[in-house]
Amino acid sequence: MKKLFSISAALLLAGASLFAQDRSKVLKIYNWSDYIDEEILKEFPVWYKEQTGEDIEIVYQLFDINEVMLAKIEKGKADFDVVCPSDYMIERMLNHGLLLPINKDFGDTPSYLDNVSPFFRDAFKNKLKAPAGVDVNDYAVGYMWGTTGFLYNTKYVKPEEVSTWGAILNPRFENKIFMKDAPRDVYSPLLIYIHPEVTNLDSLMFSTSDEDIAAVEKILVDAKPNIAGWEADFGKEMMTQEKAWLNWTWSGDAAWAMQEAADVNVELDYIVPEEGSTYWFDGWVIPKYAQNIKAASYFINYMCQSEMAIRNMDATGYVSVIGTPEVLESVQESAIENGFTQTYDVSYLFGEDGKEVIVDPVYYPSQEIMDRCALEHDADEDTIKLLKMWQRVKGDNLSTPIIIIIVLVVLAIVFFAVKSVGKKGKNAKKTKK
Ligand code: SPD
Repeated sequence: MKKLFSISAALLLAGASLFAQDRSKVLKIYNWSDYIDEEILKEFPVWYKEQTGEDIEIVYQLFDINEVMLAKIEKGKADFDVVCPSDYMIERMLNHGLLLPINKDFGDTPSYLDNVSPFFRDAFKNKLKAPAGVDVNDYAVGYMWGTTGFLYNTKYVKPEEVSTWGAILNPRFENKIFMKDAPRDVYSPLLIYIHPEVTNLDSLMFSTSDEDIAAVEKILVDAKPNIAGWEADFGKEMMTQEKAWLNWTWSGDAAWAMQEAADVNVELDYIVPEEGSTYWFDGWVIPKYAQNIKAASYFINYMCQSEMAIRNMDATGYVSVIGTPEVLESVQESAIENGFTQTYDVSYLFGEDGKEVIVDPVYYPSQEIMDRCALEHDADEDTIKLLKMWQRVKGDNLSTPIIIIIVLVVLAIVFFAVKSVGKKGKNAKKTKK
């Protein structure tokens, strides 16, 4: 696996020099951080020129969580041409009229969209809520997917201690946990945790009752002495550097961290707690205010080639939704290279060819794990209740040393203010005399 890099300043800032340029020659992409092989981005203009005879320049910007991306588009009316929201956010954007259909006419260029595993095309069509008669596949094409679970350091944490989401309350983990700063990806697994009686996780994923929100809030508040920080992408480094023992995270970050850690003799492992969890996927969409639908659609098609899927997986640690034999062969090869020997049934993704294959189980959860995972859904107008709870939980997340420093600074300011008023008073008296 390659080291992750920050996208070059040239790509990020290209926009600055493009003011006067023809917008049809610019493709504005808004993606998660650490979520693409940078070379693939750089190669796109060459491929696009070969396919269409047209020039294109990429402006690439990063976001950390879905909610930030949404605000930029919904409130800021940002003119990104392609963005990469998660499942529930695709639902939200589609149902709020924030998406445009993907143009699937690629002229002489082959369409690679069908490389996406039927498992995901089916989930897009049948699991995501959409306006009547709308097939989500016309508005979104899958990119990466995974589960939510615990990444943990085996030197300090036993697997049985993290077999439950309740691990975040274990007093042994004081200040040792990094939490994913993604409200839905924390709320939903905790919903599953507080409802052991519920067997239909799919319907539970819609719950935003006041009682559920309050119960989740209480757990998070109680867990705060254990929470060392909230992160959207640096948790993996905290874990490889042993600055935390436990990270509530996405499987792709976990896979990346586990490989990096092995190089420095740190042993990390990943677990999906027994109560169950969420599986998720992110997909490419064209937002309402896009200005280059043609290049956006070609970019989405370009990303669906098996070669791009394999290279992106290698660079990021995340797992592509592409379910072609080439991808299966590549993931088997690298699992064997990395010493895996056990076979798994991943036919849910690769069809019959995936019935009994050697894969890394962090990358491809077994059917048994998938059976206890569910997809998240948009909370629509209740989103605000959820986000307020999240802010309340995180808002007072100041550690004791920081509180002490703030108190000392305030006391110092008051002390000097009083002193200076006293001096002025004395000087005034002197002048009168
Ligand atoms: N660093 C890129 C992470 C992208 C992961 N997306 C996961 C979303 C889960 N809702």
